[in-house]
Amino acid sequence: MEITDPTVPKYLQNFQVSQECKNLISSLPEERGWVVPTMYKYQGFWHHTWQLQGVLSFQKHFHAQDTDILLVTAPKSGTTWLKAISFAITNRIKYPVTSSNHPLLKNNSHVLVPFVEHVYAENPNPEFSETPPRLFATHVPFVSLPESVHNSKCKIVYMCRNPKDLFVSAFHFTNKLRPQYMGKNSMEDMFDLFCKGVFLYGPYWDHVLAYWNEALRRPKEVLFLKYEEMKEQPGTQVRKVAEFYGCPFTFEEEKEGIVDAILGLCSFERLSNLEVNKEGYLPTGEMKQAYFRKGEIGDWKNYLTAEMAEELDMITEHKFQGSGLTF
Ligand code: PAP
Repeated sequence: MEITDPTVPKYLQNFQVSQECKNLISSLPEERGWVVPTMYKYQGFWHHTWQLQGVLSFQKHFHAQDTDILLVTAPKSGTTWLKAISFAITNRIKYPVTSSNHPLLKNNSHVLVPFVEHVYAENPNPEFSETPPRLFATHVPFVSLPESVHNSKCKIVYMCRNPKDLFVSAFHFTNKLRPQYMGKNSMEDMFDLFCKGVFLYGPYWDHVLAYWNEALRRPKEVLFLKYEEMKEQPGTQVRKVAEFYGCPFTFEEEKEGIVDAILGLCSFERLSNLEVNKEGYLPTGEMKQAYFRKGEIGDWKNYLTAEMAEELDMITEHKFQGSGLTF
């Protein structure tokens, strides 16, 4: 369907669903959605219809190249930030980070690095730039990545975030996206769903663990980052990312303070105060301002009861037991 109202997210509109997607949906388990009324479980993870259509098309049509970079996150893990940092690092020759015309000052990072499954939900044959490295982003769980990604040497950067802050962030974000007529979700209801694993592209724990294990197995191709570490040691993490992309900072760049320049350009304070991020909607219909809330570690303390925090901690401990992954 033609999108006429940019303020209504695409996944809430009556868009055309492929016959393949319709057939599949009729056979999938259903649960209550966070923004849309219903989500479906496909390959062990929860998706709403528009998302699922994108995942199927991404799986079917995407051809990964060894030089590609794929940024992967579970929703609300710091995607907006990782996209900005990665764009700034990989495009720094073409777009010097101190330039007053830098694309990140004029565009939201979700426009510069769109979610590849959203691109495929719209168009099964999108045209991507052929200049390497091609930078893509996705929330798709490891098991559902296209075969060509599994078979290529393309680089995957996964950023995870502690589940308590992630849940609180997701709760606020999804309530902002719900149109007034749908009413707001209660924190208790969404907490129960989250703990049951019913979350966009969730279960959260399975999403994280699959990429964690892959990073252990193939450290040259999969880099595992934590939002909290990026906040606490941003310089170290940004240098690690540049090195992983195969474009470490030169001595001259270091001398000129490129790391601080990238961190300044991509900081919450800088990006959230830009007109381009305060006003308007993404092409997919989400209000841009919803991607910038607090950008802090530990905000969960302001929202979760001691019992809720304990329950999430227990689930996390149980799920990650023996994996070596801790928060
Ligand atoms: P997505 O996965 O839906 O694309 P994502 O960017 O992961 O969204 O989630 C937004 C979170 O990242 C928000 O967290 P909060 O709700 O706890 O505040 C947002 O504030 C935070 N965020 C956005 N930009 C930055 C940034 N530049 N630095 C640090 N945190 C950021």
